[in-house]
Amino acid sequence: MFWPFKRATQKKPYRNPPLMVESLEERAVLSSFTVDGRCNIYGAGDDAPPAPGRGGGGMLPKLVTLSTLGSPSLVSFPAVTGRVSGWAAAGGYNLPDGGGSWGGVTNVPAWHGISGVRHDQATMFLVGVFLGPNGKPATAPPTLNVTDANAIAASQPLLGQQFFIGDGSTGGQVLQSVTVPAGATRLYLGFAENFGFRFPQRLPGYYSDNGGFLSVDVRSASASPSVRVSEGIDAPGTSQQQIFRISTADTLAVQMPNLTFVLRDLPVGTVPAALDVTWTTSVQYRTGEGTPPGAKPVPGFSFSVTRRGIQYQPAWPSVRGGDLDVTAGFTVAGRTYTVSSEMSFDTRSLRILGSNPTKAQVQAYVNSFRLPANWPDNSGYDYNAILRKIAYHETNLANMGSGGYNQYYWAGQFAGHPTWNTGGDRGVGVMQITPSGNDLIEPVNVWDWRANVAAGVAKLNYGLGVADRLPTAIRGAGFDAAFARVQAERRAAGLAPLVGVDVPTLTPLQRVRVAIRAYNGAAGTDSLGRTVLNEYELATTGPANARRLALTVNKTTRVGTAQWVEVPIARRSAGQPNYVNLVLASPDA
Ligand SMILES: [Ca+2]
Ligand SMILES: [Ca+2]
Repeated sequence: MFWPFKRATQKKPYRNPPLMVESLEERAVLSSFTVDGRCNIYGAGDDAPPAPGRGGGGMLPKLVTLSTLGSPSLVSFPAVTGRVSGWAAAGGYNLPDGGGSWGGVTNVPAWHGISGVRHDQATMFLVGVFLGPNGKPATAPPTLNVTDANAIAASQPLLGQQFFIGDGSTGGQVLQSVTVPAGATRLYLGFAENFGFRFPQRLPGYYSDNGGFLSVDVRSASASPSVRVSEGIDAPGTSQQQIFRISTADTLAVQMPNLTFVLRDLPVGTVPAALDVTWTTSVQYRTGEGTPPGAKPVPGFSFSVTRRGIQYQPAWPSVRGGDLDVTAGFTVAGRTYTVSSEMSFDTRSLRILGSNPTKAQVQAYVNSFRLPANWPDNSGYDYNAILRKIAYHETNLANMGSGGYNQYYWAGQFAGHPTWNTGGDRGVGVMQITPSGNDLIEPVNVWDWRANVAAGVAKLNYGLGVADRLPTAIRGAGFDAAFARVQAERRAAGLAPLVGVDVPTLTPLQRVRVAIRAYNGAAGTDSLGRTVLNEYELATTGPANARRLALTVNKTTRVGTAQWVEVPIARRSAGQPNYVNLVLASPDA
């Protein structure tokens, strides 16, 4: 597999030069076993060999405890010799790769958590099954068709899935290797049989009449210690997993993936339970090939913990995604090892990305925010509904997939990456939160949708304050100049000067609209020359460089009253000109 997320040129240097001086031969650990022709692979993990298809269950399969081989990530079978028969009384002995006796076709079904196996050209070939400490899987994995397995150099069975071993080499005599699935602690060796071998409706059995035995050498095929990462040590099928997900619990808690790091392929002489291992865990979001448009680097964390034993579950200090690098340092027999996930092809691009909360989860969280004290009564709008509308509008700005509120891309090549705004304001997530100034965005707003929503709520609440302050804030230098021109005009016309100007408070609906506009940034220049363009400005008359306040004058009191007018959409050149109306027209559910 090629993972474009990290380019070789982007890799940082290792903290310490890795020590990889041991040769493959020095590292290999080998054990020899005798596998009787009656060894029943369906007895893996059981106390007695089963025969649901009758004919006798024979013997339990041969158990290989993987820790005796250094808990390898890869095993090989360098020497498999001998002959076996599926019916000793009739002869029909064959070599470990299987033979043509009894029709020469194998199709034995799954039984109690152990898969079946199919081979269209052989019977009585040596098979293996891996199991973890909890024994057989609840559900048998798919049956493999191993007809071509003798020509394949490497296989990757699942826990509980029968795989072809034969004589351990391809027809061309290349030693074959088998990837040990995540969570496997035991390997079983035996044969698959039912009555006639080739009828998949017939359950396993007919082992008791078998003959012969095989001599089987099993060894670790790994060249050096390695770090493996799994989500739950006994979870089948995760050994190929490269991406782990941030998720949301039913309680709405945002949680990092539950990972376990495991040291494998340990040097000869290691006592795992007594090994002190210093684990360094790093998560950093780096941009480049493989990240979506608009992506920005996001600082993560790197922390070290020393633990006894070869397994370690990191306690994440916070919710962060990006490249996951794991380094384990330990000493065996005076030799220091530094093993990094980046040293091995199949673990060098580990990543933590996100999975979106459901629509209902986001709405439940949005609805949990209490009405701020300054939310205007009688605006015709519900506070939480406005928040949901903003979330809906912000989350659908870009084509990031659909289905709800998007903290992350839902699907496609960027699935799980944060939804960065490609429009240049560097916003991200459900509420498209932007950094302040030229700073990098707060990492928590990138990876934790709840933090992102909370930041959006704070932003709307800030906008409500903008609305509250606007009638006062508007009285600046531009206001004074525009009023002075009114007085000058009155003097020229022979009218008495005004004694003052009233600026009306905004209506409840106007305050809501000002707050929504503030969410979008309110960029621009208003009628009085202020470098902010709220949803409303004061009405003026006259040329652009000599504006006068448009006032309604009470002739008795000689007080002028200013007038709020909505800024025409055509006057806006920054942000979304029609933002307020688009938000208000958005669904709130
Ligand atoms: Ca038999
Ligand atoms: Ca072979």
